Amino acid sequence: CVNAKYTRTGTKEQPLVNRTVVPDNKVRWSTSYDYHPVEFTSEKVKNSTKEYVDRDPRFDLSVTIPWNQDDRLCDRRSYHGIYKIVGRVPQNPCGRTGITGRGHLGHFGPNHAADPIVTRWKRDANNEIVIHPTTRKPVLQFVCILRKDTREYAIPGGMVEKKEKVTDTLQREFHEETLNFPDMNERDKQKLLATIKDVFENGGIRIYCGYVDDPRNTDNSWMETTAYNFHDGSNEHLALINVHGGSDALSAFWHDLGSETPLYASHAEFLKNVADIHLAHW
Ligand code: RP5
Ligand code: MG
Ligand code: MG
Repeated sequence: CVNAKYTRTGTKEQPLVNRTVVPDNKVRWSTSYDYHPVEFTSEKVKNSTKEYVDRDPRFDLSVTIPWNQDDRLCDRRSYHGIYKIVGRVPQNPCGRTGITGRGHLGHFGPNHAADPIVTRWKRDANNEIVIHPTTRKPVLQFVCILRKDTREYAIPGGMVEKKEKVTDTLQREFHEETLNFPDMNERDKQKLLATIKDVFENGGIRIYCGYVDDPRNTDNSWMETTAYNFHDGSNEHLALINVHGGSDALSAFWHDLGSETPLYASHAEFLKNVADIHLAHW
């Protein structure tokens, strides 16, 4: 687990809430600390009538939630093993965040996401792979988005929807956030979708699964993700696609992979793993 380090929560649309500041050496629950976190659950989450959004068992004692289980509607298991229930709700396994409640998240406990990392080699006009002048290693490019909410560069990931399989989330989110071509003719659209489906279902390396240091995390709700890398090393399929932002993404583009680019949440960590696997520049 990484340290739960975020100090603010919010999105462009919803007001920021100032978290209670937690010094780095007081993040672990095992460290004693005179701790008074703020309570925050957004109005949208509180007033939601969706079956998939939890009701709050702290305020309604009739609510029972099958913690640490897959209740079919929602997989409440954490990649970090069994989490503790304290005061009728889960406790963030990575420590104190300065906020109790759910913030902007729909579930208490883990909220699962999936992150597709689509890569190709950067090539010059002669189709030769570009070597980085400093590290002397080949440069990768990945499909990057600019998030609408925080205006940060990110992997085009998204939440696993109810009863959805992670493999389907990876395809759906990539499609929604990076392949927004309303004017594309039906034949080209079908061809593009078939390419994505074929590669996403038959290739891919699992890069990471676990906690994400997401700005929405609270003491009782947190993000966990599964990140997969789909690499087109020989410019045959994914490397040839054009991308265009949609849904949560203001824009989508191929971007050089390297430690120079700051990224949303823990996404830089995932991309560093990808660079290591392909012996590429970071
Ligand atoms: C991050 O939030 C995950 O790594 C994933 O990229 C993303 C999912 O949330 P939305 O993009 O749907 O807001 O923690
Ligand atoms: Mg999305
Ligand atoms: Mg998203």
